[in-house]
Amino acid sequence: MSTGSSSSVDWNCSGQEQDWWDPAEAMPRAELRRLQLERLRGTVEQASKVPFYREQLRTAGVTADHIQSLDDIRRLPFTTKDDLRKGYPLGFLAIPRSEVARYHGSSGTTGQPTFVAYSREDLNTWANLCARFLYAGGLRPEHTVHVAFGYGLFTGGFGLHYGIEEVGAAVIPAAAGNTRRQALILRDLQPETLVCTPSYALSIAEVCQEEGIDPHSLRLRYGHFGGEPWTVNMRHQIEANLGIEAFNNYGLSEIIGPGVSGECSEHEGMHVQEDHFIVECVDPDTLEPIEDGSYGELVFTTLTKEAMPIIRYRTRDIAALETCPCACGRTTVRMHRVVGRTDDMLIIRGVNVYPSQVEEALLRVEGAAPHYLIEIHRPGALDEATVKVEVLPQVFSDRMRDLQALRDSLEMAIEANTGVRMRVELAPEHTLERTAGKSQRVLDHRKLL
Ligand code: DLL
Repeated sequence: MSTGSSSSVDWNCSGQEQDWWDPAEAMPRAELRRLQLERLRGTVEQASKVPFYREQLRTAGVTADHIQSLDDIRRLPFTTKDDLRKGYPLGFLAIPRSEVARYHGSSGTTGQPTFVAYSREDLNTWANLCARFLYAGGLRPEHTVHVAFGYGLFTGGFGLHYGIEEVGAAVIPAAAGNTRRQALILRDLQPETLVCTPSYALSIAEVCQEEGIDPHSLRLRYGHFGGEPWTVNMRHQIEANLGIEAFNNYGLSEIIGPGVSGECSEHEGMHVQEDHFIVECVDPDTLEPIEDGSYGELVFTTLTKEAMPIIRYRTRDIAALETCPCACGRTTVRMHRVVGRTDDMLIIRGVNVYPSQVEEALLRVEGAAPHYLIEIHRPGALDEATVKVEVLPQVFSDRMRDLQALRDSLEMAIEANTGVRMRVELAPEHTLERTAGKSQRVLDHRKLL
């Protein structure tokens, strides 16, 4: 196991077998908070090398010396995606370019991409963070892991790759795409673990079946999925279709990439790696803190990043935080699964709806497959939403009455979960587009006009 953390640890705090990769994951809270405070001062100092932060801190009248308690984080300015865009391409770099060891980029699905940079030490930290959540989700040195994330500017492929190597397991860098080849690799190289987006895991399961490979006959036992929102029902589908235990992991390139948080085998939320990040949950309108267990926008501050320290980054991701102790013995705050993004939120006939609420409703009804697309039009004065959803082949018979009943159940389930009546269109299997990366669940024609 890594001894990467410099802090001493109360090994008896959980009274259980230690199953963490790094002792820092189970540090007593008081000690963790002391470490965070010390590191937060370091971040303020490092960030002062960036003109944007120098100016912001000067305006706020705050220096590292003013940070006397963790609550003083509220004296620091927020950073938004727009701020990062204004600094495009490398205005947020806090080290000389000669010391940059790697560049990545945000996926840019909602606008112009942004670049992020890592020092050699940042890369070591990142590998350690990914190793932690992989280990928490069953990865051991003797295992083989199939990585079906894109390798490139996207942080998914390389981030997970080096985390797997840090654990000492073998990596198959399959990368995203060519799904038939993914199925053959799973059959012939027999990895125990699959790593990709949750939607791609479902596509891989589907293609395995088409290729005559029963996913349950594979050696696969674990899946680590992230990069996009997914519901509990989607998890159950993936687990059933691939015969594995599925773990959620979360991250964003601006903060480091995957490795910001991940689930342990309790599946009671994702442990935020608090010795490297401070997480806050705020009301996206007032920016005031939100109490534990209630949903708000997550805000992250990096504590150890050298190349691009980030202060109070507004992620736009909506989730809730949980501070009660986890049965696994880790002492870190957990975040619930992300229910959506503030910029993903649809307003349909005045009602706020997240795509994940539609997904949750669909997958509660027997017969619906986890492939769907929400389309919104405004033909006249009123919005009209249609949900196209694929139906399992055994249900898609020509018995019109059954199909009508299924459609009615789906429409009722969606209305009950969102408060909005949406028209459901049933589609035969494989008619909606599959992606190897992050899936697109919404086509808002109102925005396209
Ligand atoms: O998606 C980093 C990543 C790669 C995380 C692989 C996990 C696995 P970006 O491309 O910058 O980075 O996109 C970040 O993706 O703000 C969330 O909206 C969303 N996201 C990432 N993980 C999850 C998750 C990577 N587990 C954005 N659940 C974030 C829900 C997620 N949303």
